[in-house]
Amino acid sequence: MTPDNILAHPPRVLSQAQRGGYFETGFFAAEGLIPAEWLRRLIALSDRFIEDSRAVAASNAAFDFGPTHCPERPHVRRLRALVDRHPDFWGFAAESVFADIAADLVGPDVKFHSSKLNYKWPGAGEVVKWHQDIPAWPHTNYSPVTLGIYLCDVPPEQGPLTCVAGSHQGPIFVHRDDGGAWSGSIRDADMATVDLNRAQDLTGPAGTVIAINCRTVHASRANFTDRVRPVALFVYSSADAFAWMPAPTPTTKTGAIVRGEPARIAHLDPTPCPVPPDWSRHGYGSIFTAQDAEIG
Ligand SMILES: O=C(O)CCC(=O)C(=O)O
Repeated sequence: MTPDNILAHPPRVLSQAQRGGYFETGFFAAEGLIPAEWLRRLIALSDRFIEDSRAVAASNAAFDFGPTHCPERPHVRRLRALVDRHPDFWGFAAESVFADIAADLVGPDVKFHSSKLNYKWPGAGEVVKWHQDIPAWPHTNYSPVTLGIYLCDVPPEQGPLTCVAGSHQGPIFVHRDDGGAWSGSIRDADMATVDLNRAQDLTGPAGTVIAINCRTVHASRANFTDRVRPVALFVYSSADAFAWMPAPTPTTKTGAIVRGEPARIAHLDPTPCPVPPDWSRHGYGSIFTAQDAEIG
């Protein structure tokens, strides 16, 4: 669906101004949309998985660990395929108001793609470099949105995501190094063409919902506090968007229709998109492993 088609449907949760702002800038952050009970549940689950990680020695299908992970000082960078980790994560993604927010941004027929819970631990080492999401999981159109919820207060010094306004209407960059290896980030020469004066931090209290269009250039800042920053991220698209390469981190729910009906006709946007590695052959890891070590 195109933004005009989407906006022609009445909103369920967001104001028309919030939806219009998303399509104009390529992102938004909004407080007060998620019931307190859901927020408490997600935070409790997140805390529980950190506790459980103490008994796990190495990264696996559920956990992506930093290099210093140990039972005394767990260092979970990412909980992978979140909706497969606990039924309540899928309940939140499919049955809560969160899926209605997705419908306001991708149209009434909503397809679920993927999910993860990213932690950013204190220290400058865990910045995520500038990137767009769509080159890792290209679709036939550019409706996919990454919808997130902060599970703690996120002031500017606690590793907020930061997005460049209007960049979703610009080029889709190649996320490979000069040798052609997947880097998960935009090359310096391409970033020199992006107006970073238009970058805005997505800050807010626990429960703040953030939405980032799949073409929006974004990054996340270092965490200068002594507290971890968890954000749960869920990707949705219009039902008429079809992934044309294997998903990097498929879940058992990938492709499920969470609102409305499956599409009978695919929407094909003519804007070209670079081709990622075939993740079904290479395995994906996470954006942290991709940005640390490049995959050919
Ligand atoms: O967790 C973060 O701070 C950034 C996450 C992000 O941009 C991504 O996973 O694509």
